[in-house]
Amino acid sequence: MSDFEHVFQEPPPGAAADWTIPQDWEAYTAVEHQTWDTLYARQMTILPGRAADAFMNGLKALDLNTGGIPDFSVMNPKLQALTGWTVVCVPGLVPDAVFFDHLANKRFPSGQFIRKPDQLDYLQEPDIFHDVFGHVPMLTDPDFAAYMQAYGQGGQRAASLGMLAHLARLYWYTVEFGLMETAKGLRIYGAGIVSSATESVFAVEDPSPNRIGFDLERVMRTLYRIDDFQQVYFVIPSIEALKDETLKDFAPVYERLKGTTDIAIDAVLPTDRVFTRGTQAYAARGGRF
Ligand code: HBI
Ligand code: FE
Repeated sequence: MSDFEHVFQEPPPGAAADWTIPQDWEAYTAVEHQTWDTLYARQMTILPGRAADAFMNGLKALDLNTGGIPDFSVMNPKLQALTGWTVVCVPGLVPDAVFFDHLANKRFPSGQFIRKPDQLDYLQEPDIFHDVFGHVPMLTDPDFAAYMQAYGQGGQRAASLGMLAHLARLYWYTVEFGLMETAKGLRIYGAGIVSSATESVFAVEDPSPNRIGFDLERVMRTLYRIDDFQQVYFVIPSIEALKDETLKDFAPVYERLKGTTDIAIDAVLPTDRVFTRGTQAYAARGGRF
């Protein structure tokens, strides 16, 4: 999400120096709790058979369906016992450096607010449903948790080397929009997909997008879109493989990438391992659902 301009580099009034704010769980309204329940129930009709086991198991372990928006003081001890992670509240998007520092310290920053009832299907800023339902279940997986922490640790370094745009693409095509190959077929693990009713179906079943085997440098060169369904999804063999691929020094990777050009969102290269060669029909007809 480095495409967003951060106007304020200082935390807003009421936020701590690390941009965190209290969840203030008691202040959520009945309508807001209902919005969580509606979104949760809808995803549960869609995700079995489409989402990865790691995601479904994490969801279950955290018990996020006890009625309304999860109370972090109840959820955090469960998450912390599994991988040492906690979730903290932030007002919305935070500066890159702040975001990376939280991840490096095993804190996942979540939006405090929930979308309005007339925005159930689409919003651009991450709310608590996207951040908690979408991201937090995968943080119960030790390999995925290690990958997220390494991403935070590598963020400042990438920024200082002028390679943040490349690193952000890795986040985008894994943490947000990743697919996984399993014995039962392709499964979703990306938070941007699992938190969207429409993209959960599109990402695994629609003939439009390309689905291509994960390759670190290929992914880091690939442009992405923030405002519509993806035109390409990258498929990892396993979470462990993703961790092994990324828990290494990216300095030589960045050196090689500096001599390369960006890859278009709809490109299929001769070197790609192609799971699906998409028709791109959805994007061709103008997209946006
Ligand atoms: N802030 N709250 C929040 N959530 C994000 O996902 C996020 C952010 N700030 C920066 C950011 N993501 C990205 O710039 C990095 O992943 C590159
Ligand atoms: Fe996200």
